[in-house]
Amino acid sequence: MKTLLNLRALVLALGMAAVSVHAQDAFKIGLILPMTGQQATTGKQIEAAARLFMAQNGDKVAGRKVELIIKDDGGIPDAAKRIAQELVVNDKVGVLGGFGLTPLALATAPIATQSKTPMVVMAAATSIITEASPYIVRTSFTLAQCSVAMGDWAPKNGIKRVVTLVSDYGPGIDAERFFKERFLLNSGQVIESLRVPLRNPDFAPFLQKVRDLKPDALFVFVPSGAGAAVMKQFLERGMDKAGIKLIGTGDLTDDDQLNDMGEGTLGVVTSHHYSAMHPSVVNKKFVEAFKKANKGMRPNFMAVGGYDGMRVIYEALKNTKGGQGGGDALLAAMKGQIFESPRGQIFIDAQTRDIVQNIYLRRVEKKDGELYNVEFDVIKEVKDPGKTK
Ligand code: VNL
Repeated sequence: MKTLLNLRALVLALGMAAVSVHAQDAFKIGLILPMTGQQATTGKQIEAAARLFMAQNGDKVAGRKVELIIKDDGGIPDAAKRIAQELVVNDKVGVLGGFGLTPLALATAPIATQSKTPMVVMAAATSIITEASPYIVRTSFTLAQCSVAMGDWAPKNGIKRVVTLVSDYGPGIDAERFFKERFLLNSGQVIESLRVPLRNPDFAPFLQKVRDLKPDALFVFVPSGAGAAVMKQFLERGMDKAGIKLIGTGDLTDDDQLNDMGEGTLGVVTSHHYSAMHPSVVNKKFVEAFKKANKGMRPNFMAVGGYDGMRVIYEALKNTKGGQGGGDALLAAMKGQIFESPRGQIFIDAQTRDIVQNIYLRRVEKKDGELYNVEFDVIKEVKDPGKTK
């Protein structure tokens, strides 16, 4: 009886040892994404892109197995923070990634700092995010990058009086500020700045006001997923016919929704870092593979942020022989990376840990029976103009 018990204990102990060795073996990447709620499309795009990257590049780097863990934050900052803590403490992830909205990234930043875990921001785009933790690296973009480009383009193209309309939180406030500053510098005039709530916005009363003000153009920032609603109400009110142009950052004419927005979008000019129509071999291959793996879904700028984020993590794993030296070594290996993304050449500025990239001016056109953001101009290697340090 006694030996039997001992034997069982031994088997149990061996089993547990095997489990813990196994658990140590895999390098875990924890992606925290809004998979439900208002920003679910962002989660869906980033998850699809991360899985595509792994399907193309394998699940082993420098001999170490890589495991992807995806968790739903529902778009709630407290949830993102709690999940990050669990991922770090219980799952022992080596890198955190994702972050579909600015408040989610800001809520999680202290966890990255305390645990010395690199945190790759693949979506959120307020300038201050990279300053919230020295462990944050960004592969998305900033609203400041895009809005300055529009503040230069608009006045050169007959747009002198503008009303701005933005979602009332971090990225919207950045978009409003950086567009306005540059537009004023170019002798433009912002006659009114309107802010709409992030949650369940009703654009109708705001658009009515814009109609009454009759500006040359309405400049819009709303987060990915909300553009179609703005577009629909803008067109329903006949604002285009009343001579009001629609301009904004590319979040408005999001590739994810553009085809469903209809031909009323033709001619809308936006500034952004990625279009599914970007004419490069790397992008054509990316779009094709993404569609093939996802029942024809077109990748948007969120997908590219996720895809490049995975590449930054994989490269860092390669350069640290599978993550040796822990979070600090990985972080160091992320800084200064430079490579060709589906959006064009990108660079992770070692000093700011933010992305330096081209910003394109694009116009909605019909190509092969589908609506696309067709690039017609480029501002090269744009650093985030919104850094305070
Ligand atoms: C943010 C910025 C989110 C741009 C977005 O879509 C976006 C953000 C969800 O920083 O919260 O298109």
